Amino acid sequence: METTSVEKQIKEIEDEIFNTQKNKATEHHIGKLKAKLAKLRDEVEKRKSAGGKGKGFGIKKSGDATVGLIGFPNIGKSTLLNHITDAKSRIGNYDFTTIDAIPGMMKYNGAKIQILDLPGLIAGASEGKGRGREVISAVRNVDLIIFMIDAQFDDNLDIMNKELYNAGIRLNQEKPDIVIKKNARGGINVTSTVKLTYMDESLIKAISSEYLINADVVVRDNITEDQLIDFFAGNRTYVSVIVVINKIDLISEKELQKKINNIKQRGWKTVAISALRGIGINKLKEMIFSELNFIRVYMKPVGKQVDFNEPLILKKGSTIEHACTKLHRDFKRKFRYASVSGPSAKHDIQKVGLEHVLEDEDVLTIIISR
Ligand SMILES: Nc1nc2c(ncn2[C@@H]2O[C@H](COP(=O)(O)OP(=O)(O)O)[C@@H](O)[C@H]2O)c(=O)[nH]1
Ligand SMILES: [Mg+2]
Repeated sequence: METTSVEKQIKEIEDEIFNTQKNKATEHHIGKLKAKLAKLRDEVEKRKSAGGKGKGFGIKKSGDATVGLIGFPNIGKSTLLNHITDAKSRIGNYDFTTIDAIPGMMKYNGAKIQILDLPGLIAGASEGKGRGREVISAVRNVDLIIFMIDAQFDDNLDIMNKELYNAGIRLNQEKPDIVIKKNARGGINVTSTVKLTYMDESLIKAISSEYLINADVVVRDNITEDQLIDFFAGNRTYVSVIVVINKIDLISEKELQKKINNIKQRGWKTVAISALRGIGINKLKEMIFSELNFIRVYMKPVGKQVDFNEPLILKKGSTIEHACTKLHRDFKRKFRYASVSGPSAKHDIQKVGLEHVLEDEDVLTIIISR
């Protein structure tokens, strides 16, 4: 009963937005309607994922990062996975609804990168078609997405983007920089630190009033209405995507260039490959590595040589504390100090504490108490 009423409300608001002409006089009203709509859609989303089907594939994360490989069936995902990782995924035609996600480990530049072959992202996935819900919850937990498309056909990026968007996943978008300070009284005050071109402060105030009563709202990005609503909704996942064009052995150079340009126009990164023939694979690996924002830290145990062969792989912005946590569970507790040489150090063998921020290709020694 309640189900139909929420869906009915959604439909009514959608109709109202559709039938209201957008101009200066109606934009506040429409902005508020959009916020209401987002709340109702989130309610439906929450109910669906509580149904038990949204648990993901139950694959344990391992390695330095996890990448989700998604795309329609028969595009070459398994072929690529078998090529770049240690996985053995079945290739060819089968019913995609019966197959599970398959993990494989790719080694590159000393990093171990887990790649999940996630089958079954089809149109309607966010509504639960195929194993769409599971794919979507797996996507929420990855560090990077690879969208694979078939060079021979239309790119389908809008369909995939829409399915993920409906599930609250935002591709290649930064989380908007907005600061809220709640107050006891005084209503809503909006200020901005940048020039706003998509919406003015009064519209931001109108939408904010759907979520806040008394607060200072400081906007530090040139945001759109949708981004503001996303911010308040709170449960959005922001993740980067690389578009991989596969089967380039089957099209001409000219056709390929057109495809590449289309994707670049969206501001998305892309790389062209043939998983079957092994073309473009190294470029793809390089792009994955660089999109994951890794840094390599070479460890120098006390009184021993620097280990340049197996660097410690960390995320950009990591501190000595992060390094300790990754190295050994006792290191943080027993930590005395560290010495760093290289890009992050003021001078060679600089003595630093847990809060020191490391950089790519630092050399690190950790001194612990015995
Ligand atoms: N010509 C060509 N065929 C490919 C390429 N990559 C994969 N295929 C073929 O496409 C079919 C589907 O591949 P598969 O990896 O099972 O696709 P998946 O369903 O996305 O996992 C298989 O027959 C592959 O041999 C490629 O780069 N070029
Ligand atoms: Mg497959």
